[in-house]
Amino acid sequence: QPVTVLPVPFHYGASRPGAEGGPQAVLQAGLMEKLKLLKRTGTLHPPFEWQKLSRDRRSMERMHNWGRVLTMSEDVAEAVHAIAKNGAFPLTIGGDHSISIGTIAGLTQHIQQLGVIWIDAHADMNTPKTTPSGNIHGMALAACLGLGDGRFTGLCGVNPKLQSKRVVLVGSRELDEGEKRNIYGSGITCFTMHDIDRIGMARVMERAIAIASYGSEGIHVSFDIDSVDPGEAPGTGTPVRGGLNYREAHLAMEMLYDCGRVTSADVVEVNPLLDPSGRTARLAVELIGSLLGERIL
Ligand code: DIR
Ligand code: MN
Ligand code: MN
Ligand code: MN
Repeated sequence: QPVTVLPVPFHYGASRPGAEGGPQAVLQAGLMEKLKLLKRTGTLHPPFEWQKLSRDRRSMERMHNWGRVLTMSEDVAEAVHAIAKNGAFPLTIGGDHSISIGTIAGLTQHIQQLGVIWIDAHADMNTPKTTPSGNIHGMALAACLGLGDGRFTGLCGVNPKLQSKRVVLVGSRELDEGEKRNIYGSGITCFTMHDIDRIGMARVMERAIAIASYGSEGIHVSFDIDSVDPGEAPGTGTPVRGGLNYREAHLAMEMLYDCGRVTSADVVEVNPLLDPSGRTARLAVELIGSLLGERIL
């Protein structure tokens, strides 16, 4: 299946700039060459024209830059829907994690029952009521489940876009108090770092894949690079210690490829301003390789 790479240079869902440089850093680290190596037809989607983003909308303390995030989400949704409709695998490169509101809105235009595996140090399950930061990247998964502001939950007319029984968090280790209530209330499955420590990444991923597969037409992988330990992935806006080690991250991606059900992916929150060495972007390319079938032997 051909892969279409969609770069989304956007940071207004996060607290600080830098993630808008993520797509260029990942491309510079050799993403298209990696696809070629794997004999995957890779197409680069033309970059977005963001003049529209300067559109002035009323600011809100509990949802910073909501107008910009909404405009971006609409554009990303349209592009991702078109890619999926063409039969290609949409690979969206962020950008902060708010871009996943757009990808999932676009995918669910095309795929009725979508399973989602959200690999992240955070749960992104805040709403404007529970958010301590006001940053929309911390509300992205909640919005896809129909929780939060109607302008986001109602994007593209399908609400909720996801059913909690097919949504799994992996790698969680920093959850806000209200967010914990939202996780329990929603009924999604959450495998924290504690679970990974106890039963191992292999068993966690087996279960995650089984849950996301249940009655679904495809699995979307939303991979926040801050799921990986900051020792391996320092270039990200909200690093949290105690993350996935290098092999755990690769194993997750390899198992996702092997299950044969992954139909799209986001790789987000690479912030090259915080990592002049470029190793975080190189890690992102390697992990995408594993997700698309690269093997040691
Ligand atoms: C925090 C941080 N829970 C928030 N979230 C992040 O702002 O809602 N998600 N960084 O990736
Ligand atoms: Mn995230
Ligand atoms: Mn369609
Ligand atoms: Mn995160």
